[in-house]
Amino acid sequence: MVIASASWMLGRAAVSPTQTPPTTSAILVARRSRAALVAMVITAAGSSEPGRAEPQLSQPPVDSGRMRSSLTPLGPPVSRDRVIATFPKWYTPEACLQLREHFHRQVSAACQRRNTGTVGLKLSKVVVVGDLYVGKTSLIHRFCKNVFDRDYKATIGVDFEIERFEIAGIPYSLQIWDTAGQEKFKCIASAYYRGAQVIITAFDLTDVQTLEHTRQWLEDALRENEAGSCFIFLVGTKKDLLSGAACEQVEAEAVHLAKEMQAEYWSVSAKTGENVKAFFSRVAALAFEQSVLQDLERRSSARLQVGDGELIRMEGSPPETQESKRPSSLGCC
Ligand SMILES: Nc1nc2c(ncn2[C@@H]2O[C@H](COP(=O)(O)OP(=O)(O)OP(=O)(O)O)[C@@H](O)[C@H]2O)c(=O)[nH]1
Ligand SMILES: [Mg+2]
Repeated sequence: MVIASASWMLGRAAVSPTQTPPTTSAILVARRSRAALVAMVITAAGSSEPGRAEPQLSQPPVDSGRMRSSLTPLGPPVSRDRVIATFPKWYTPEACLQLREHFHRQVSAACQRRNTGTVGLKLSKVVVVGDLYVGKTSLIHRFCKNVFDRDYKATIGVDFEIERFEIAGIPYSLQIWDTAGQEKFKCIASAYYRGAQVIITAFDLTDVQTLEHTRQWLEDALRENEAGSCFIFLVGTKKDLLSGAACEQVEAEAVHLAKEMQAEYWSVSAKTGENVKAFFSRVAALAFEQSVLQDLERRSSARLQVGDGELIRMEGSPPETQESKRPSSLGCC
């Protein structure tokens, strides 16, 4: 268990912007060793059997907004500010991915019964893209390490952080990929877009050009992923530098674009921390809910497939009866 909790906090050593630029192969080697560590952590976490199916409750759980569980927590504990018990709210209802303020009914029930399959072992991939200098690294560092650096250190290629949560009593982790905004690193960074469950397109609220460029960043990231498979967020950074009418005007433009992109809009400040935790909690909750629903669907369709087989014969039934009970789609032979 100690291995699990310590290793979740993998740092940025592999591609620190302060080092000389690594070659692509160096990045791949570093990534592989990190992947091995992540695999170790998953194995270690697996020993506590997160996501195991618990006996079903006799009464269906009430779908209340707040999720509480009297069962023992699964996996190693997470810090208190990573515990999500109520569904986090949107920033603005004008551009949000869902208006519900509580967990999906089926998700609530599955969490209460600890019937969330492999979701507790999953690392959901979040990719942050956007122009250079918009504050992608600062946003991630504020959330993951609670620090802010005034000095600009360009990200070289990619970097990632793993953040553990406990959502509705179930452990859940986000793997947050920080990509370089500089053109010369784009081909390295874009190799990491694939398999994203969440795409965050960031722009600087004080630089309207960076907002315009988010369309292109999103298009590039979506090209590497299946259509309709990703949650998209549009995030305006450096909110501390803008206020009043100027802020409202940029936000209105951004909300308009977010609707076009089918994205959820947020304004944040890595410097002051404003909205940073709320934003990532929202990302985690939406990704978690989707993961649980997908897992439930996958398991129920697997059960259906098993049920479609012809291996079970009812003892004592005449062959004609068995024949007539076959689904017609199976044909005559
Ligand atoms: N005032 C203010 N400055 C910020 C904020 N976020 C980032 N910055 C500053 O903006 C500059 C760029 O921030 P980074 O986070 O390095 O930008 P980036 O998008 O990661 O840049 P690349 O890695 O080159 O793509 C740094 O000097 C930060 O200190 C913020 O919320 N408020
Ligand atoms: Mg950066």
